[in-house]
Formats: sequence, C-alpha cells, structure tokens
Amino acid sequence: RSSMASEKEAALAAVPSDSPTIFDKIINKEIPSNVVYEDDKVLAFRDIAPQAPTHILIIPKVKDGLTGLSKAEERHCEILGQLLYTAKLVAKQEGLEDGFRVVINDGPKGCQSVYHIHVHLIGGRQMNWPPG
Ligand code: IU
Repeated sequence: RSSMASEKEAALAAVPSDSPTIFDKIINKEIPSNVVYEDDKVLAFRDIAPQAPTHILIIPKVKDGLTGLSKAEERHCEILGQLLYTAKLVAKQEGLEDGFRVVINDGPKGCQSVYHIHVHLIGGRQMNWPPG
C-alpha cells in the first residue's frame, strides 16, 4: 500500500469491510504513531502522508460497526459529536486560529481507503474549493 501512487488508487483498491484495520494497531500501540490527543473514547494522530502542514486523523477507539459515515446509526451520534469536538480542540492546540478543514471520506467514490471512520483535520495552508 505504501508503494501505491496515490491515495485515490489506495481508495479504489480498498475493500469495504468491518474487519480490523491498521488503525486498531495504532490504537493498541502495536505500530507507532504520532499521537496529538487521546482520551478514553478518541485518538488523534498525525497522518503518515500529510497533505498540509497540519494533517491529523481523529478516530474512535472502538469502531462499533462505524467503518464509515454511511454506516452510522443513531447509537453513534455521541461518538460522532466527540470526533468533531476533538477536531476543534486539536485545531486550537495546533494553532489553526485562521481556519482549517475537516473531511470525512466515505466509500470508493469518496476516496476512503481505511474502513474505520476517521475525521481528517487539515490546516496550516490556504485550502481550495472545490476539493478534487
Ligand atoms: P481515507 O479518508 O480513508 O483516504 O484516509 C486514510 C488516511 O490514513 C490517509 O490520509 C493515509 O495517509 C492515512 N494513513 C495513516 O496515517 N497511516 C497508515 O498507516 C495508513 C494510512 I495504511
């Protein structure tokens, strides 16, 4: 996967499923990551392939079927709120007072490559619109 040319290729190659992902190994500290925030429910760590000076992924420690936003059920409302609120906390911690972006990619067309829901927090440069 690291040899793939682009995130889009990784996303198109990924098979959507509820199986454990590499993010479980990051949560369990089986593989190292650069953690910037952690509490009992949520982990935030720097993306291995940053698309901006700040690029952080915010994930639930327990997936509970939430492979992506499209699989959300009413029981997930609290954790969904916690993910977004953590994005706000980490944005402040990162000094992004002039603005930032949060993104949730969903499914192949949304360019999702890891099937454990994650919020991208991206900042530290001027963003463009529309995204690609
Ligand atoms: P996506 O929304 O599913 O495309 O985002 C997955 C992100 O996970 C992507 O930005 C990768 O660079 C990132 N990532 C990572 O930080 N560490 C890893 O070991 C793997 C992917 I695999």
